[in-house]
Formats: sequence, structure tokens, C-alpha cells
Amino acid sequence: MASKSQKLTFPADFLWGAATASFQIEGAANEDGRGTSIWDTFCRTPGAVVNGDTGDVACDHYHRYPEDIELMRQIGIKAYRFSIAWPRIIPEGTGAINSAGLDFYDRLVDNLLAKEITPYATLYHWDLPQPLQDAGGWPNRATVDAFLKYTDIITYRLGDRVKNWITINEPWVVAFLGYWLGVHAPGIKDMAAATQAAHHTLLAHGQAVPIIRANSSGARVGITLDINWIEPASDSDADKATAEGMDGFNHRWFLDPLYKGEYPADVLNFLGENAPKVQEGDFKAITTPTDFMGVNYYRRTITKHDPAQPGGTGFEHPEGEYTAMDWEVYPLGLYNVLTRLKRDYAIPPLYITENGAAYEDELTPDGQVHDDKRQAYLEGHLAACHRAIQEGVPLKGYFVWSLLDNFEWAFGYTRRFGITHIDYTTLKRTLKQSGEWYGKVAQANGF
Ligand code: IFM
Repeated sequence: MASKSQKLTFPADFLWGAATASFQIEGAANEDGRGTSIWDTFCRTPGAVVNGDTGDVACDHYHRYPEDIELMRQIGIKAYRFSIAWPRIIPEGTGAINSAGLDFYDRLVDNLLAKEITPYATLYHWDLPQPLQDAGGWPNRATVDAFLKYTDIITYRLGDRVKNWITINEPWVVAFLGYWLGVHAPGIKDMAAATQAAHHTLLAHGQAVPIIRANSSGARVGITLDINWIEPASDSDADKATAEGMDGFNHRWFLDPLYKGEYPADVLNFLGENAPKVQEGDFKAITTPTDFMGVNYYRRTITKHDPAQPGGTGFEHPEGEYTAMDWEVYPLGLYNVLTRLKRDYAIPPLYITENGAAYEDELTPDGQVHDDKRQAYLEGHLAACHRAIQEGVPLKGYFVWSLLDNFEWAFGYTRRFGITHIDYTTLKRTLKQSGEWYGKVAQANGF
């Protein structure tokens, strides 16, 4: 690692961005013809989301996007990763197109370009139209076809101006939190459904790539995976096997099909009859070469063999710094993830499409948020990125999660990840100290 006094300068073309997602910030849930998403339904399921919070208003970005974009311009952020709400574009999931939804993203993109901020659009960040879930959701192969039609429509409309596309955000979370653990929408607990959902998100990704390229000349396309750092608690064979198993289930389950064209044998073996049904040609689609891969990194997990726990996997919680999510602050893990990707896979260029931390921020009487811990978190992780780049990892950019405090899924509004504070009563935006610092880093291309 670099010493504190050393200035870290990033490559001249390194991209400094900020990220959000539609359901987490837009609000305007019942406006301009938007349909219902699985998260609208999940929020109304008793006990599913803390405080029964919903995305109905969120940060009201749907109306306040010019203010949010202007804020990015002022602090010097060069790229904005947002997601498109499928239920705004095709309210029923298939069939009729809602032109008011298309118009919204037109305005958003034009405003970004007018402020010289490069749009990075994610097609799916978890807000599946409810009618598609009623027809079986991601475990149903027909959802892939619906996704491809939606992809065609939105990339045809925006493809002349948006040249960077992310197909699916965090397929592990989509499939396994949504369909196995049931702690995310649609709240299903069925391992076979989850692995089938996972397979279909990968298929949807692979089949979408040529459609996007056809509609958006010169487009750069990628997928975003959530990859954290998993370590065994000890050198014992049992603990090492547990860590290896978890890495297989969380990471190799997606990386191997994308970059090797097959599922990892150890995970298939573990899944047994819960393994997904794969059709001929699926891996050919899934391995379609992409222009980049997005990595969302947040934390380290330490695992140990514990027969008393489900799947024989226990966890250790060493002394250290933890965020409000109870996630360990571990920048070395990001360096480890990046160098591991380069070592183990024929990866395309990488972007950190999310990295950041939730803390219990306080708006103090001086009207500011002195979020030193978040600033330190970002500093540590950016130093890890810098070190990985020095060692040859093709890392091309970094998007902080998140531009705004927002709806943190099952935690509702109780977790704040933003570099901008949101007062959820007045919807007033206040740039936090970490945001000011991050803007300076972006402008200086280092710190
Ligand atoms: O808020 C989420 C985001 O939607 C996906 N990645 C992780 C973030 C923090 O939990």
C-alpha cells in the first residue's frame, strides 16, 4: 500500500463516477404510466421492509434529476451510472410501450450530456414488472425474451446518446436473495427456482449484448457482478473448503459461465437436483465477449466449517471497523478481488461500478455532514484500486455508491450510503464532506 504522504495519481483516462438505481431514488411510483414492480409489491408485504418503507417517493429524483445532475457537475463527477425502470418503459413487462417513460430517460440523458457527464445505463437493477413475476419471474425462461424486447426498445431509443450499457446488476442478489433466501423481492425460498433464475439472468445478459450493439453503434457493453473477498478463518482443510465453497456459490457460479463457458463442477455437485436446466446454445450466448465487466465490492467475509450451521458454513466477525450494514471495512479485499480476477479469468477491462459505505450520518447544526468514516472508507478503497492498476489490472474507472442516500432495499431508508444527504421530509440535498472530498479527487485525478 502507498504511504499516507504519497500522492496517488490515476491513469489520465481513469473515469470518476457516481452510481444510483431507479427504484432506490426515483419515486414517482404512480406517475406517467409507470407499472408495478416486484419491489412495490414486496414493500407492501408485512414485515418485508424495515418500517414498511416504500419507493413511492424515495429521493424524488424523477422530478429533481436536474438538481442532482447539477450537483455532480459542480463537484466534478464525470460519469453517472443510473438504471432504467423496466415498469416505466413496458408497464406490463411485455406488450404496450409507455412513451412517457421513454421521455423521462430522454430528458435525463440529454441533461447529463449537456453537463458533460457520461451516462452509464444499467438495464436491470431489480425492478422486475410485477406481471412478469406473476407469470413465474426470472425462473421462467419467457422472462428472458421479455427482457430482450425491453432491451431492444430502450437501447433503440437511447442508443444514439448512451454508449455504455450494463445489462444486469448483481445476478447473485437477483437470484439468491430474491428466490432462495427470500429477503429481497419477490420473497421466494426455493433453491431450484433460484439457480434457474441465476441461469436466466446470465442468458438474458448474453443475448442482450448483440441487440444493444445493433441499436447503439460503438456501444460498450458489460455486466456487473457483486464480488466480495472471502477468506477461511484458519488454514485447516475444513475451513479452506468452506471458503472455497462459498466463493464457488457466490462468485465462480457467475464468473465461470461468463468467461469459461461452463458452471463450476464443485457447485453443480453441491446443488445436485437443484442445478438449473441449461439448453443447447446457452453457454455460447453467455460467453459473448463484452467490452468491460463491472465489479461491486463492499467487504470481506471470513468463513469457517461449522456443522451446526446451514450448509456447514459458519462466519467469524474479527475485531475491526464495520459499517452500519455490519460489513467489515477491508480495502485489501478489493485489491485481492481485482488481482484474482486478472489471475483466474480472461477478463475484459474492469470498472468498479459500486463501492461505498453506510454510516449513521448526522446533519449537524452547521448544516453539514462530517462523514469522516465514509471519506476514510473511500480513500482506502481507492488506494487499493491504485495499487491494483500499478500491478497491471485493467481497471478503467470507479463509481461511488451512491450519489444520494436512498432506499436500501429490505433496510428501507435506515441505511445511508450517499455522498449526498437526503432529508426524507423536505427532500433537501446536502453534499456530505465525503462528497466534497470525492469531487476534489475526481478533479485532481488522485489524492
Ligand atoms: O444498494 C445496493 C445496490 O442496489 C446494489 N449493490 C449493493 C448496494 C448496497 O447494499
